[in-house]
Amino acid sequence: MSHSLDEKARAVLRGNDRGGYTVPTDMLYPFQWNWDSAFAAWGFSTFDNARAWRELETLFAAQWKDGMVPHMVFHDDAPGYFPGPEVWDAGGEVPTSGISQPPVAATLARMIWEGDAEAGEAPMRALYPKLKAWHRWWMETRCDSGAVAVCHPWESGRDNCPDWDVGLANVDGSGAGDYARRDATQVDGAQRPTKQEYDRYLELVRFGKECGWDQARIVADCPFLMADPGITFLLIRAHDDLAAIGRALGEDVTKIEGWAAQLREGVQTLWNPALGAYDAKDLRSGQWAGVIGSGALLCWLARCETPEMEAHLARMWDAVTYGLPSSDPEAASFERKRYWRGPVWPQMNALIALGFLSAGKDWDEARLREESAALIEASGFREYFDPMDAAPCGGDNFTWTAVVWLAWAGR
Ligand code: 2M8
Repeated sequence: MSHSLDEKARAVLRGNDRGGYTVPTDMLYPFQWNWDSAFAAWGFSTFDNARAWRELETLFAAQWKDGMVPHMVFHDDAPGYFPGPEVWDAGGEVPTSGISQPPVAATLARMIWEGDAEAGEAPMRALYPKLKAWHRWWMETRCDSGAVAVCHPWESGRDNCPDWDVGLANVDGSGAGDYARRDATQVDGAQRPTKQEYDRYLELVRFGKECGWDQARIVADCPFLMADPGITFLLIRAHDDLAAIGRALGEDVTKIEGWAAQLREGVQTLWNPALGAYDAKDLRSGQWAGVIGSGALLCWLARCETPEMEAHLARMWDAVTYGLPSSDPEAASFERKRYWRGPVWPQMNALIALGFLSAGKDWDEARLREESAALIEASGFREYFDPMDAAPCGGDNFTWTAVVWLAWAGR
């Protein structure tokens, strides 16, 4: 079983390889996405290190002058995808979107380099200043409140999770007009965000475009600005990993260590005492989201765990058959098949499990690995899964699910 799944997983990666970059899945997502691509690199590193480094090079070739690494890179025309490059209108030699996505590249690059110490030194050395510029961009443009803020739910990577409901309520999507979504025709609409959410996503794109994608203006005036525990924990961990990379390369990493320390303090602004947990916060209204999402479950990755989070983890895990759900299964907003409002996501499991390992929670890591493998064995390389019965959801032949099998769950 494992051997044939290994072969199939490699075939998924090869099938989604467009020559230098990898699409998340054919048709539904026809471009290069930021964190999907970093995962693709990790997956390639299990059988082709040169191709792994190439993936990261292609992604960072689209880096903006200010250091931002965009969330989508539009290499080829794919007229059916909406919203495509003409809607974003964010410029670039190769057109890109105008927001970023979870900064997992340093963490995954470090693991890739560990498995490719000698030949990997040159590509790692070339990537290091680009990673540092991106980390600086996060610190300088998104961290005024202490934690990391996102100015679009798409920037968080956890698009329609209940974390963003309070912030999206401030966004008027009534001017979105008519548009054709391709996602809801390729995948069961009940497993995707609603039209009301899409109208608001599009309004936020329109707003960014009107600002000429000037990030300072967007942060100052955009109707949606929320602090995200998920990206905050990922960036803390990414700083730690980048500092480790820098030290190994003989670089001065004082600045990066300072960013990590600053953010470890800043993330305390996301402790919601009423919820007894890390929570997302609407920076426009000061309101808490009031719900535990999988972003908060990344606290172990940054070594910011608390006894209360341990208790929530146990409770949320025991409420489902397959861990870990993307949102609290005991919250009213939970929907077991609707995208980021409940389903279990393989790449999130891999990140959460890395946190468990760092915290010495080996038993939890093993449990999450086994449950992730069971999902893939039952339902294949799907985008996400129903945490109650492992039913396959979203796109098929999905890059990060194949990666998770090759690099972690199927090991
Ligand atoms: C999903 O997001 C895109 C927009 O960025 C979409 O729905 O069209 C999210 O799951 C995101 O985290 C992911 O990177 C992307 C591609 O897999 O799909």
